[in-house]
Amino acid sequence: MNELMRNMLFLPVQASTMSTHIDYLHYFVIITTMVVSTLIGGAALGFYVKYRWKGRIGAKGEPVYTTFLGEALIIGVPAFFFLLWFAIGYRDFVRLQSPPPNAQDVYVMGKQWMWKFSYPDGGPSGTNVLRVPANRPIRLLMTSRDVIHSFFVPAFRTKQDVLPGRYTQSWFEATKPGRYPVYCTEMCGTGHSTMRAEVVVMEPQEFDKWYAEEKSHSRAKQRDGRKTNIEDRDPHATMIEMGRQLAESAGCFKCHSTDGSPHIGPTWLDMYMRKETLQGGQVQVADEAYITESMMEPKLKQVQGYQLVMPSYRGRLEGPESAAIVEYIKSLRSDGTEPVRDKGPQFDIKNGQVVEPGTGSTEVRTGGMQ
Ligand code: HEC
Ligand SMILES: [Cu+2]
Repeated sequence: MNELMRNMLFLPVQASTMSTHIDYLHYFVIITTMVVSTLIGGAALGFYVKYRWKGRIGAKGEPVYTTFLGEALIIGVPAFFFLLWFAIGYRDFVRLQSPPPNAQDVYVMGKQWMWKFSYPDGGPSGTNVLRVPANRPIRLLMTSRDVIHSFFVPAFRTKQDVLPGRYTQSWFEATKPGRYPVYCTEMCGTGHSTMRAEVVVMEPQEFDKWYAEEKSHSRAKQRDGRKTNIEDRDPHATMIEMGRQLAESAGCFKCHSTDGSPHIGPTWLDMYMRKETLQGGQVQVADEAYITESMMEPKLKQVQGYQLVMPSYRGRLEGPESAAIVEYIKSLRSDGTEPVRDKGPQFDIKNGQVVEPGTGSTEVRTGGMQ
């Protein structure tokens, strides 16, 4: 049934845990609307024949009255289906928006007209080919270097806009090893239609082998376009170490300390996932997006008790560079533990329930850097 419907609707293969959920809703909507339009078409045809039949032309019809029950059914049944679609769609939307806490991160940067992928903790980086293991959740942290792009993997049924100066996220768990095309689905200039990439899903063991090998001689491979500062760094450095060096050369330490001591700006020690009180009293959790925004648009959200002196680093730090600084800031924990990142609203896949939204807690998990 699934295969038949999929082929009839010309849908690509289902290669992620999300794709069947999305398709089932799609089938459900299509089948119900098709059945209803067939009934309406049939009724129209029936009336046409009935009232155009010989001798009936020009005859006057009786006024039509309906009962309360008839009225309630006509309104209630379609409303029931619309709300049911909404409920199913909402559940799937929450699922799509909630990366599982054990997801592995991959940074994605879109630029005219290519996709770059890099793995944190000193993993490899490359263009237009994203390698991931099957049956493990992957979270993509995505940003753009120029205009708005959109990262679409039809086989995974995931699509997410990629914006300059800010991070958006998306996640998937691929189920079948293979190669799947990636398209940019936001018109982004003359090369838009050629802005293609590929996700290569590998068997987990094969992926681990490849990853370890790449990591052992990992180097910045981004040799296209304008040279970014990151390419001048030690190619064997981890993302955290690169972040530290970049923060140093960008002059962040003139105003920020990393040991908890007060300075012109807030200290970076334990900053990740800290609840900051902003000017005006709102509380803001310092997640990846907020830290990046603070670098690009420091004036948007000002931390209470500090002067507005921080310059904007928009155009001075490229996507992978701000990402490296974020990874560095994340690593600065006073108790040497690894922070559990903000989980956002969590979807419990087994019980099909939405668990309480993450409070951006500073709950920590023991153990070294991953
Ligand atoms: C001239 C001093 C100065 C420099 C240089 C500077 N900052 Fe800041 N920064 C501040 C001040 C002051 C604040 C607090 C006021 C605000 O939110 O704008 C701040 C806030 C921040 C915040 C939000 C902090 C929080 O606790 O919410 C982040 C993140 C940040 N800076 C990162 C950086 C990075 C990364 C660099 C280097 C690329 C940098 N800053 C360079 C002065 C500076
Ligand atoms: Cu694009």
